[in-house]
Order: sequence, then structure tokens, then C-alpha cells
Amino acid sequence: RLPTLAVLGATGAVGTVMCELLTGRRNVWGEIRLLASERSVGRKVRCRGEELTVQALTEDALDGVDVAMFDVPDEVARHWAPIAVRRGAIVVDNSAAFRMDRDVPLVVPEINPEQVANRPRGIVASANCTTLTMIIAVAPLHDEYGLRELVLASYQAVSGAGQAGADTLHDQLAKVAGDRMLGARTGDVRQAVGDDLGPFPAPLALNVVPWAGSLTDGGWSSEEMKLRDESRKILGMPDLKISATCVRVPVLTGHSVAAHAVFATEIDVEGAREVLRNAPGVIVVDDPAAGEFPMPIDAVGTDPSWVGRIRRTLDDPRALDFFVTGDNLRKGAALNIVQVAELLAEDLTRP
Ligand code: 11C
Repeated sequence: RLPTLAVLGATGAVGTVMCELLTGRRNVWGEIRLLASERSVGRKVRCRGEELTVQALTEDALDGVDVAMFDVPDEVARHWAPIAVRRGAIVVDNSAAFRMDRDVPLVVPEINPEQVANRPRGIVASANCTTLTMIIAVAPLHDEYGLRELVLASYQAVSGAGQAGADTLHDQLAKVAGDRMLGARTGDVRQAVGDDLGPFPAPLALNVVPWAGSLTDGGWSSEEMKLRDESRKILGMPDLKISATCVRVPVLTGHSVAAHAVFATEIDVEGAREVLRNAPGVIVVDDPAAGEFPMPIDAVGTDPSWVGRIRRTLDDPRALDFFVTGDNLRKGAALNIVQVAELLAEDLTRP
């Protein structure tokens, strides 16, 4: 019997991409069950060539599920994941609820697939989209050169804040486009945008906002803390020095990160390029003379993290600077979850 898969949050921005991926990837699943909150119940979603009807998330709806992929808010995951586990499922969770739990592995199949087996709570967590985009490139460099420190600045797309984020940018762009004589000419779009800021603290149209997530101690944002804590856990380096500044930019989909990585040994930049070329889930696009560098407009809709602008740091032969871009809804979320679920399916169907 092929394992039964449940998708929780199937109609959200990430859930929609999960269904698309399930359609295009090797079919390792028996029944696929789409579950969501009341307001999505009854919706039809095409998945794996079938038209599936979204069912209400209830305890009974989880019966018989072998693997449940969760893309729901933290508090919903906190409530439902243990219930799904009690009903016999292994949960792959995309929320931040369990990522730092020592009994929950944080798995990136290209980096630490073996951790999937180490799940005393029956839950496997998937990392934040910014972490995933960046760590896919940093991990193979760490394996080769021994990472010592990371300094990061992110350029995060509005769809990281879900469909509401994408809708907000579209609405604001429409408003400023008709406003050449007022705010859009000077760049101060506040008046044109009005009070509807959606999930952001300031207008995103024609602006950048150095903030993502909520406020934590010392002025750090939760998103910056996630980058630090999750990277340390994935790489198994609890003391790694990491500083991040997370910035929201008016891009629909595609998170980017500018990275400064310091290693234990001197770097030969051609060698680093070769390491990245051979790394799973990475594509090197690095020919500035030809105008080729990683950008969200290219990375969107694709699986890998695109890496370019690879330079050895001028003042430190042990450091590299580079830029990485990836689709935050794919490897940053849905793809990583689907890949982890596939590892579990393989395990469940092994004779
Ligand atoms: C953003 N990275 O771009 C966030 C969204 O912890 O999974 C994902 C939040 C998370 O807003």
C-alpha cells in the first residue's frame, strides 16, 4: 500500500505550490487528502491530475493518514500536530512552532536527510524560507572550507507574508501607478498608498522596509533570530556567529540574501564556484560581464537556489561574498516539505 498523504493549508500560498509540486514529481503517494479551515471547505483543487475537494480539518479526517504536510499558522500547528501524530501520522511542519524543539529535527534533504529518522515527537520541521534559500548554498561551502561566521542581509518578497502580502503589493502598485504627480514622483508614496498596509509596517510599493516578523530582545526581528537559530541547528553548529538584517522589498516571489561568509581556511574563488556548481539544489549564475547574476525574476517558479556575485573578500582571504536568490514558496517552503515527506514515504514503503 502506498502511504496516504494529507495536506493541511492546501489553499494557501504555500499549499497551492505543494499541490503543484505533487502533480509534477514522482508519484509515491496513495490517497492525497486536502484539509483546510472552514472557509476553504468544498473548494476544488487540481492535484496530481485529480480534482480533489478540500475537506474540513477534523480529528476524524486525519484517520489513516501516514504523512501530514502542515502549512498553517504557528498556533494551529501547535494544536493540530500532536493530534495528527496521535492519529498515526508523521507530521512535516512548516511553521515556527517546533523548529527549535530539541526533539524535532529541522531537515533540509540536501544537507541533513539522516535527521529525518530522529523524530521522537513524530514531527519533522521545515525551516523558514529565508534560511532555506541561503543555507542550501552555505552548507556545501561549510563542508569544504569550515564555516566560522556569517553576516547576512535579506531582500524578502511579499509572498513570504502569504497571499495577503502579495495582494497588498498589487493593490499598492495600482495606487501609486496612477499618482505620477503626487507621491510617486517624489518617492513618498504614503498618501497614495493610504492606511492599508496589509501585513507590513510601512508601504512596500516603491519602498524597502528593513523589517520582517515581530520584535524580539535587543531590537532584533523574529525573522533575523530565525535565520540565526535555524542555520545553527541545520548545520549542527550551536555556537556559529551569525548576524542578519532582514529587509522586505517590493518583489512578489523570490527571497534573496547577500552573504558574507568567513571560513577556517583561505578561499580560492574558482574552487568555491566549483563547490557550488556541484552542490545539490544550487545553480551558479555568475557572469556579471554578461549581465548574469541571480535575480528573483529568474528564480521564481524554479527549484534551486541561484548563486552569483561570488567574490573573495578583498580584506580577508578566508572570506567570500555572494548573492543567493530562491523561490520562497518552492525550496523556501513547499518543495522542502514535499522532499521531506518523500523521504518519509520511502521509509514507510521500504520492504
Ligand atoms: C517572510 N520568511 O518572508 C517569512 C515567512 O517562519 O516560516 C515565513 C515565516 C516562517 O515573511
